[in-house]
Amino acid sequence: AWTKFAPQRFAKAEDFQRDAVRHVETSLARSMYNCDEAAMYAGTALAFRDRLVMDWNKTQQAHTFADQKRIYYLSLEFLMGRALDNAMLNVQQKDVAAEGLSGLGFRMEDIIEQEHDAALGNGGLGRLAACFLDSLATLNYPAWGYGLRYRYGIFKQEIVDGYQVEVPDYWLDFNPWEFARHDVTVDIQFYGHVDKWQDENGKTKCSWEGGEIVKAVAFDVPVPGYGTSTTNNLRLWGSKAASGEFDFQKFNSGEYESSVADQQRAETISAVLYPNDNLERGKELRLKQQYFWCAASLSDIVRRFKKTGRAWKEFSSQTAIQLNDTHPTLAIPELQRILIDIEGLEWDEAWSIVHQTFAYTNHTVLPEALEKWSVGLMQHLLPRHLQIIYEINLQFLQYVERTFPKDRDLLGRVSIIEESNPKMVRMAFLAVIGSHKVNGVAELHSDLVKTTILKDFVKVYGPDKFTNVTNGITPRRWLHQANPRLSALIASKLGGYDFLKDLTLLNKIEAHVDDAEFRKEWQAIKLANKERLARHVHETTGITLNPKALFDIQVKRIHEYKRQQLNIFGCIHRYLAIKAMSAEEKKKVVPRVTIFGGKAAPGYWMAKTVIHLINKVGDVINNDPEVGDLLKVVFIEDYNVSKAEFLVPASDISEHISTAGTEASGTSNMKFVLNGGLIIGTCDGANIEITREIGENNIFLFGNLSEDVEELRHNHVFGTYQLNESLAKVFDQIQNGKFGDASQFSALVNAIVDHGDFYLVSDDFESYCQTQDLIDESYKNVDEWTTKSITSVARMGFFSSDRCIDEYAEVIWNIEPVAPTKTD
Ligand code: 26Y
Repeated sequence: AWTKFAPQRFAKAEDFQRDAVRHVETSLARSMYNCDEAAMYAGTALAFRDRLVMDWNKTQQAHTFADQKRIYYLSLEFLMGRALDNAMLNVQQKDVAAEGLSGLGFRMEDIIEQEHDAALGNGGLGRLAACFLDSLATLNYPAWGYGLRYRYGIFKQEIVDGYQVEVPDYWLDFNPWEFARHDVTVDIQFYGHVDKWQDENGKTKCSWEGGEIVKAVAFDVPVPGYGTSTTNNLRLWGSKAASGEFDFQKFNSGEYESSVADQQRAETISAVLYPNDNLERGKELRLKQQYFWCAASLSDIVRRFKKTGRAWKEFSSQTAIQLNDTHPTLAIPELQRILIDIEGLEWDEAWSIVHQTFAYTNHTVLPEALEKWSVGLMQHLLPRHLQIIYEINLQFLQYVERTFPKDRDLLGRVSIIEESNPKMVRMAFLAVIGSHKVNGVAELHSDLVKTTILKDFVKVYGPDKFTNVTNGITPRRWLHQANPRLSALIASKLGGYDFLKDLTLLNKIEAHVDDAEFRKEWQAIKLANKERLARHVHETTGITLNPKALFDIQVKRIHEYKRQQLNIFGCIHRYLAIKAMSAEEKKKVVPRVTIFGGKAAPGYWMAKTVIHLINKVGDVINNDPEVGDLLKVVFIEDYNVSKAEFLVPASDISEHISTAGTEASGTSNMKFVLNGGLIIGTCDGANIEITREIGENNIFLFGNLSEDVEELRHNHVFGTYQLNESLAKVFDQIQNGKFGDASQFSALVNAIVDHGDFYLVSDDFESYCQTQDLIDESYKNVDEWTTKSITSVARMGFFSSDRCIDEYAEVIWNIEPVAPTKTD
């Protein structure tokens, strides 16, 4: 009977208004007479939250009742972005709310803009986790995400005099989307020592004693599925000092100040997201974060399992745990520790449970991104876990020795412990050994994993342990939410929005590719999206863009392997070409706007230099009257999820130009194509599969192939290599001070000229520039371009994260959906 109090869906705008206004007046204690946009955002969010919470509670009840296998997605990053727009769309009530807001004198866009992004991630890996949560809920899988509740997300980027400046992102002032569960806490131990003794049966037992305790507190975030009542849970752990014996002792002995200091020290564990992306630094606090979050999550998972009263041997048929990269690898020795030290299982039985439970996703083959922790640090912080890791390693190496008795070198190559000085624990190896499946994120990447970093493990385990699950993106956020007009146009041709749940239905728009009205509307939508971006650029930088120009966008983390330097050198090359043209020649030029966005890790000096160069080149080109509208170069400050939502729909061409073999998958490539933009790219990551799906006439590929990279690099160091001539001219300009103090950029130039050009910028430069010329030619032919755009969108169905999640469910997790409860 209590369900009659459940918030109903808003049948009409007034129903929404009533709830939103009530929240402004009661939850915020504000009068509607002084209700600003921030207050109205809060009222709107709380009105929708009420609805979500009821679905959420019912979902959790239904999942408990179903008692089926659950999937737990462990990720140190969840790049969720804003929640309100997504919640309104997923419960299919945004139109009602828009009408209600308008009746109250507000515009929906302004209200949505009030929300601070939840920026608990660096880039691709974190956003992938967010897309996966959306798909898991939409497909009704019983799934939980586990992460850390950082008080500061990824820093806010400001550009000052062309340089990146980092500003802390304090985002928790008002966050209606989380529920603090002060009753759900776990004590987490650090440091201390291991005691060993014999129990009454003469069996050797170990226990971890002493050290210090930090408390983990659960904060829960509802994750609504699209067009279903299923609302899953994302549980984020915050750290707090453990109250009780530890600080009470100090308190009583008058050490008030030092007990406050302890408090603050405990809270630093979940204070800040490490801003490195694909660059490992080995900081103790980061290892503490990892263990804190793994131990809290596992304790929670084990507690839930034990409530079912099942036997331990059923654990892995009730529980799947996916490791998002190696960051949660400590969960493996932690589960083994719980099972043998606390639950009293034998090693072998425990290990078979552990190994059947975990699966590991690899996101990189770059050596500088592979996590390693020094044995000394591990010994100090987690003495019992180090022992367990040594035991796992011993048993594994004994197996390898028995199986390959003649291959002595193999043992050293596959050992979890790297015999360097200092000795290091190789987390990827531990993750492989402790998991039943290992997957890469695109076909080329999964092949490279098997032939490079994990080659020896393929020999040990055979190929079946290794698989591929090509990444995907949620069409709800990246089409319906980001580009509502395009979504509506597609729906008008397909007779509804079913494609948002089955993206392969998009192939039906190919039948309309010659429909003149459809094509006109398609073009008009792209233009409107470009106009919106142009307005943003004008408001934030003062630069005026011609929305009819070809918009060329590269937005992603700044990294040498992603080669923003290739793009900016290409801009300089284009600029020099324009400067050398006659007035007649200029008339034939396709006007272009090149837009960059992305953050550099604060300690990644080369990446910061790239940002500086982009800004300086922009200053010169944008203010050169001889160039005018023919070329503009813009850097968008503080690229994040909500900026991606208006950048992605506004591109004609986007750039995915990593050195072949370095970008595991890329996911923004999928977002851009799904929004009718074409792409220029290398044969890398998911670009290859995008080409296979949409056809090679619809993509601009260039550059050397991954199989040739090794030899090309060799040529730079030993061979007969010559710097590309056009690139040499670009460097002349930089070195002549055309873009300001040349010494600022010398490292960037020298990396290519003197230091082996590791990312093969020079080798790909000519092919890149020629392909850019092809793009101009193609863009001149509006009909041809529109056909490519429509055809590509029609063929993008494969890249839905729904397909991706179904593959994980079938091949890795062996889980089934739970029927959603009926709503209203
Ligand atoms: C170890 C630590 C410094 C670290 C932190 C973050 C290492 C890596 C990362 C993040 C990696 C990441 O975002 N990788 C990207 O994952 C995407 C989703 O699979 C891929 O599309 C993309 O190619 C890959 O670079």
